[in-house]
Amino acid sequence: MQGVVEKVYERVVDRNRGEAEFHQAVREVLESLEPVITKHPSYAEGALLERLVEPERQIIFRVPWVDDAGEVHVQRGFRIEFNSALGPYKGGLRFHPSVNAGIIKFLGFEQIFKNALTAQGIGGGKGGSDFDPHGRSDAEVMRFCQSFMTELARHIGPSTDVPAGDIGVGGREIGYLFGQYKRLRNAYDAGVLTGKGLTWGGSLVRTEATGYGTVLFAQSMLATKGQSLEGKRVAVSGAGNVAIYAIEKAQQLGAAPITFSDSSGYVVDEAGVDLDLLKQVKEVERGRVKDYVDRRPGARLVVDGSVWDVPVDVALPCATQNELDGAAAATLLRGGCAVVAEGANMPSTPEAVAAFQSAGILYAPGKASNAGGVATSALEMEQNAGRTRWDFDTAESKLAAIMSDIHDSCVTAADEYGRPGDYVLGANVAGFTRVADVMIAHGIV
Ligand code: NDP
Ligand code: 2IT
Repeated sequence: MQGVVEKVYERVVDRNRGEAEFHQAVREVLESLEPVITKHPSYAEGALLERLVEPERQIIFRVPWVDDAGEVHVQRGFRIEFNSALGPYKGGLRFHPSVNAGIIKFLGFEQIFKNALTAQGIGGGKGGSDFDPHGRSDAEVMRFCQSFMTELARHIGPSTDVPAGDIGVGGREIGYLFGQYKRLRNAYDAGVLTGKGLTWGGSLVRTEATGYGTVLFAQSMLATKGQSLEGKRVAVSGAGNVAIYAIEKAQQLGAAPITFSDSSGYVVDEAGVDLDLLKQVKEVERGRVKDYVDRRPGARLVVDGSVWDVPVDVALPCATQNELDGAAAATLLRGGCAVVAEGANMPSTPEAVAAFQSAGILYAPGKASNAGGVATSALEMEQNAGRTRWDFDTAESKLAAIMSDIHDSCVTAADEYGRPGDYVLGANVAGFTRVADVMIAHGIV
């Protein structure tokens, strides 16, 4: 990096000390913007880049709650309202013990460009807590969610900030959060949260959307080479919402997903993942991946190693940030992997991204390939605002059209800057220009 973008980056590092993931996410975007600023220096005027990397508002709050044994715990809650140029802040809530300000800031920053790519009029934000839902009873999760929402409620609203799920936050948590919001406000503001249940304002396809969209994006990338997913061996990491529905769509398109994982290890099932069993174990029983292997002859659990050791044609990282490093990328490439589409946010380290790009394989950054989740959240908001409900096929075809548009926007932007096939540059530039043009129109705010 050099010149104006380097100065902006150095200031971010200086002002956000120790927030490594945030630095990483900002660096990747700023590197892509260098040719844009050279071609259009006006994008660096009015401290636009300095404003872009500074959240509009950062909320950090105490979340006390009482466990089933009567012990009091104190968690930290976050909501980073990063950028509202394009619409109300929009982005998920993550409940995981690793959550801190730097992680929420990186996620909020990524969300700005992802949401811009969807072209649905949504700003960028993210939130969460260092609460760990694993092993907690429903009653404990409910009390935590109620305490969390008691503070969050004063900051959100259908035209202000619209949270949804992320790691550790699914339909159960959104239900408890919505119940408390409704009680505090004495208003049924369905559009204040997305990922709601289907009987109280949720949208069909929202559950499936992120995983489905990731696989549709991989399919679009392959189509540029005259290929498809048919018959391809696929490695998926994670065993949560995104991973499960990436596996489902990959199977529907004729591919063979053979792995999944959680923090206890990874599973290889050469016969192809038994999706009904995986859903039973993970969605119904909230179990561990070992519970799958115990009931599935031929599947094996590996606890010391990396899911990326398995030779495949396509890799779909769907667990968490920095889960795929330079060494894993080299192993994947040696095994013949030619397509990587990120379902998770920033799962590949910068070294892994560099390895994929120098090998010239098809590589999609999460802010493009996993945008189907937030896109379908915006479709949920649209249905809530119209007090209507679309059927599955209608919602899915809208999702498919949005993913196809995002793919084409990335391709067009990469071509425009003389970097055909560079989806990192394409996603960052296409997302940035949409936000930047509106920030300029709105003046210095
Ligand atoms: P879930 O909580 O449903 O599942 C997360 C999965 O990843 C679990 O299997 C979990 O294992 C594993 N995992 C999480 N953290 C770690 C870790 N530190 N080490 C090893 N494994 C880990 O979350 P989602 O599926 O919703 O989210 C997965 C990724 O997708 C995240 O990066 C998220 O930001 C991103 N994403 C999610 C969207 C959504 O709509 N839900 C939209 C766009 C992106 P374990 O249970 O053992 O922790
Ligand atoms: O990272 C993401 O895009 C999400 N967790 C989904 C956000 C949303 O508002 O649906």
